[in-house]
Amino acid sequence: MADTKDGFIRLEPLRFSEEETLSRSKEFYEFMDKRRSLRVFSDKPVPKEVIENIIKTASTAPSGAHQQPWTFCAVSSADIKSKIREAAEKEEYENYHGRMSERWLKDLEPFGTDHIKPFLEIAPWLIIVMKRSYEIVDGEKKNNYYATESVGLATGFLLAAIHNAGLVALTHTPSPMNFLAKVLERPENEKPFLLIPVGHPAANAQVPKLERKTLEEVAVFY
Ligand code: IYR
Repeated sequence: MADTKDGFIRLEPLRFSEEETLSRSKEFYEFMDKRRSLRVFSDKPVPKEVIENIIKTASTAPSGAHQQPWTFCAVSSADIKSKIREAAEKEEYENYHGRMSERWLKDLEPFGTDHIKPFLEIAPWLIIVMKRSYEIVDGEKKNNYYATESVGLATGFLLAAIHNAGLVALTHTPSPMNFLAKVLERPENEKPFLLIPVGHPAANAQVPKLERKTLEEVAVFY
């Protein structure tokens, strides 16, 4: 057996059979295809340990130079949620009443959205994903590599973990989002990336009737 290189460990491969690989790939696709973004939440609590596991899963995502340039702020405090709702609705009011183009408003019609965001208080948890563009090391600014790509990947893992736990989420982007850094008292090197309410769906929740693009529309094989 070859010796391991300095600083390396052996990978323990999963070793699925070809049939298992095929069935697992299909089953995972069918499972992920059931994920839907949701705006109507139940106030049913979700234990903190579940949120911890979901965040730990997100933090397994690949990142530039393994810098893991993310912070997940998990909010269950009613007081902070209400501050976030108030500030988000103020920004969203401006968005829906002048800042968004006519075309944008038309494109959002099928989703039935407006500036009122009750889910920011009803969902038991809000996870605010922060992007750390740089770190301060010995008083010096050190840029993180591919911070946006890395945080996007971690957020994808987060959404998959939420779905796997049988919970629902919304990838919410109140804009501009800087009020979140202020409310959460985050350091200068962190910028809000996405706001993700997490919880159980409201009873009889409805989602827009959407079609996903076909494989032919999204993939090209060479
Ligand atoms: N941020 C607004 C508007 C909005 C924009 C897009 I693109 C969406 O897919 C949904 C909403 C809001 O959250 O209402």
